Amino acid sequence: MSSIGTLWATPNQPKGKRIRAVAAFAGLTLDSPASYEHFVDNQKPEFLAKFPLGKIPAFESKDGFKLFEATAIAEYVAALAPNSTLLGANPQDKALINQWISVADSEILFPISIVSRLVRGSLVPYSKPMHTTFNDAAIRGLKTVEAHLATHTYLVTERITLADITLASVILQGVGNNIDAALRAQLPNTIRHFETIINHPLLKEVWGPVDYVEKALQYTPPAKEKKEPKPAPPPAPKAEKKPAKKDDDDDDDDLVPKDEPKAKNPLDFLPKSTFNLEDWKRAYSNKDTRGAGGAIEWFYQNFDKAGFSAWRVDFKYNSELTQVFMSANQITGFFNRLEASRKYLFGSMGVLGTANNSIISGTLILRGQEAQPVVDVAPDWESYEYKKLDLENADDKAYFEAALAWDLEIDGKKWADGKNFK
Ligand SMILES: N[C@@H](CCC(=O)N[C@@H](CS)C(=O)NCC(=O)O)C(=O)O
Repeated sequence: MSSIGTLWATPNQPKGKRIRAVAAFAGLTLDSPASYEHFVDNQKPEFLAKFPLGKIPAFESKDGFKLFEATAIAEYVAALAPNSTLLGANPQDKALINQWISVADSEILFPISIVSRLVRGSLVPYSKPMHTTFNDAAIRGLKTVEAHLATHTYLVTERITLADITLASVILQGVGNNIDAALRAQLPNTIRHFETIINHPLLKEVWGPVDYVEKALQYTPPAKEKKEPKPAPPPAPKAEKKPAKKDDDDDDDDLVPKDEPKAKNPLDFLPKSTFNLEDWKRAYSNKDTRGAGGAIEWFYQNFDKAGFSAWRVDFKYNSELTQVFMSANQITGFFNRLEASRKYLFGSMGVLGTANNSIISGTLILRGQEAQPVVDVAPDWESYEYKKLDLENADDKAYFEAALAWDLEIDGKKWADGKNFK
C-alpha cells in the first residue's frame, strides 16, 4: 500500500500514536519526515509556513494537502480508509463518535495533562485547589465513559470507531501518569475497553508497551520552598481544640516538623563505617573528577563497601521526556524530594541525548546495602530503577566513573546536562 502522506510526530507522542493507529487499522501507510527534531524543526519558517500553529502532529498528503490538530488529522486519515467503519454510517453515529472524541480530549485528556504538569512542577506555581479541580474534572469524564462502557462493548456501534481509538490514546497517557491502581479499580469497563483496543492485532505494535502507574505522583514542594522549621512549641494537651483553620492549612501541617522528638532513622543503627560521606562530597566538589589526585582516586582509597553501596539509577519513563532542560529540572525535583536523606546519600545524575530522544540515568552512593530505605523519602522514588553496582566489575566501574565525571554515554546518547546531590 503506498503512503497517503507524511506525519510529523515524535515516536512516543500519544496523539501521534492515535493517528498511526487509525492508519494501521484502516490499512493505510504514513511516512515520517526524513528527520524531525522537536522544539527545533517545528519552529523553523518552512514548518510554520505549512503548519502555522507550529505544533505536532502535523500532516501533509502526497499531493500537498496540509493539516494540523490531531483530531482533524485522525478523522481525515479515517475517512480515506476504504470501507471503513471508523467514522459511522449515519449522521447520528457520526455525531456520537464526535461526542466521545470530545469527551476523551476535552474532559479527560485536558484535565489529566494539567494535573500531571502540576505535580511534576512544570506548571507553576503549584496550587492544591487547581490540582483537586482538574483531578475531579478528569474523574467526572472517566466516570461518564465508565458508565457508558458498562453496557457497551465499544463507544458507538458494535465496531471499533475513531472514538475508541481516540479514547485508548488518552487512557494510554492517563494510566502512565495519574490513572493509578486505585482509580483503575473504579474503572473496570474503561480498562477492559482500553485493553481490547491496545491489544488489537492491527494496533498492538503502534501503541508499544503500556506503563501502568501504581500510585499517581503527588506534588512535593522543593526543599527551599518549605517553611523554616519552627522552634518546637511546648506540647499542647491533645484534647485542647485547635483554632479553626482554613481548608488548605491541612497541607501546610505536613511541612511543619511535629512536636514529638524525631524517631531515629534505622540507617543510624548500621555498624559504623570508615567512609565519611561528607568528606567524599567535599573531595568530589574540590578535586577534578578523573585523573591522578582526583575525586575518583580519592573514592577508591576511602570507600567502605560494607557500610555503603553504589547504584545505577534509571528513570522508568524516558519516553515521556521532552526538552533537556525540563528533564534536568525533573532531576532537581527528585533531588529536592530526597532532602531528608542528605546524610546518607550522594548522587550524580544526568540527562543523556537530545530533545525527545533522551534518558535520565546516573549513580547514587548511599548508606547501607539497600537503596529503598534511603530513597523512599522521595514520593516519586519508584519512578526510577535501582541496580546495585559491583565496583570490581569493569563495566559497572566504567559506568560509575562516567556518571561521576559527567561523560557517561548510553546507546549513542551523550551526557547533555547533569545534577549532583551533595
Ligand atoms: N491542539 C494540538 C496540540 C498538539 C500539541 O500540543 N503538540 C505539542 C507536542 S505534544 C507540540 O507540538 N508542542 C510544540 C510547542 O508547543 O512549541 C493537537 O491536538 O494536535
